[in-house]
Amino acid sequence: MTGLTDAVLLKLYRDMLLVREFEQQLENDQKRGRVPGLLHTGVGQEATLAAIAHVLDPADAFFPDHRCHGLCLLAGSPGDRLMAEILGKAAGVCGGRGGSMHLADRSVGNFGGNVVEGSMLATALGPALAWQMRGERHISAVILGDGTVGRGEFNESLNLASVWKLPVLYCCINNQYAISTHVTAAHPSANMSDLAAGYQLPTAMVDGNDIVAAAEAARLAAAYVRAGRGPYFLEFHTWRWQGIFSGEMRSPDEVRLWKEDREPLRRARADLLLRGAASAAELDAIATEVRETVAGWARFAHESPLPDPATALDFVYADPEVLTL
Ligand SMILES: Cc1ncc(C[n+]2csc(CCOP(=O)(O)OP(=O)(O)O)c2C)c(N)n1
Ligand SMILES: [Mg+2]
Repeated sequence: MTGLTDAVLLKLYRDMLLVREFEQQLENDQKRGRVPGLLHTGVGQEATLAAIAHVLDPADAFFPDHRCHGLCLLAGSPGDRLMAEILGKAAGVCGGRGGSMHLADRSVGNFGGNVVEGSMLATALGPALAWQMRGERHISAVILGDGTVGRGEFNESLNLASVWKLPVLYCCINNQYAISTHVTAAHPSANMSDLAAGYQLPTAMVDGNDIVAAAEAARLAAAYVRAGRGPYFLEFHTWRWQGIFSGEMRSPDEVRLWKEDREPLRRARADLLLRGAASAAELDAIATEVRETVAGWARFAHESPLPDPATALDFVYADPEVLTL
């Protein structure tokens, strides 16, 4: 059973399509040398990202990881300026200074990603503590991969959040690989919730490729944290299409399983048709509209200028008057 209405499920479906289209546009741009630096995409993880975005609002804080362009987009950053940012353009949400790995946009609650895996696990405690002290009911959500669970900050963060009952929502995207290391080679359990549970906070695991299940699990977790009951560890089981390098060992059977049987967009579409929430033609029309929307963003990003070299030192140093105070 789910409390999600057809209208909400259709919105989530469009959200997932937006993420897929946005990311695949960027992958194409990268192949053509248009993306400065690294590009990690969330292709294959769209249901998980849509479910997380669905329960956050701009008054919350979230800390994206390196595979979260889609979450930043669904949180409300304008798609054209987000894409411009990833291409390093002046019109980007961070003036082209952040790029893919350091996307931030405080206007939508995005406190910024960081290339140092795990560092946001510590930073996320900051807003959570502030809100607790002020008696405000917001969520500090931090996104982490299975590989990041191996970092020391994982333990420090969960320990303190649990002891102080901080409003932190841990969103663990367990896609089974850290670079090319399988989760079973890196951790004593394939379920990161088993490791989190030692810190005495509630945990849940959900199929992160099933949008209905993922959105419902996210709703329950967010409600718990928002009610001031303390932190919550929510683990999404999913699989990323993008390897980190071309020599990665994934068997043809594994690839087929995740790209076909468990493919999140195909499952969401089949579910919507089964419910009678929309016709095939209506779903096709949503896909066309999404493609055109993202193409418009790409045009904007491609045509935008790079930052003026004369501004290279802007935002690097604090105002000297502040320093002399
Ligand atoms: C502290 C630190 N160590 C190593 C890296 C290099 N690195 C980038 S992504 C990655 C793997 C992360 O795996 P996971 O958390 O599972 O995320 P995924 O890429 O699978 O989404 C590593 C080790 C880093 N960015 N930061
Ligand atoms: Mg991983």
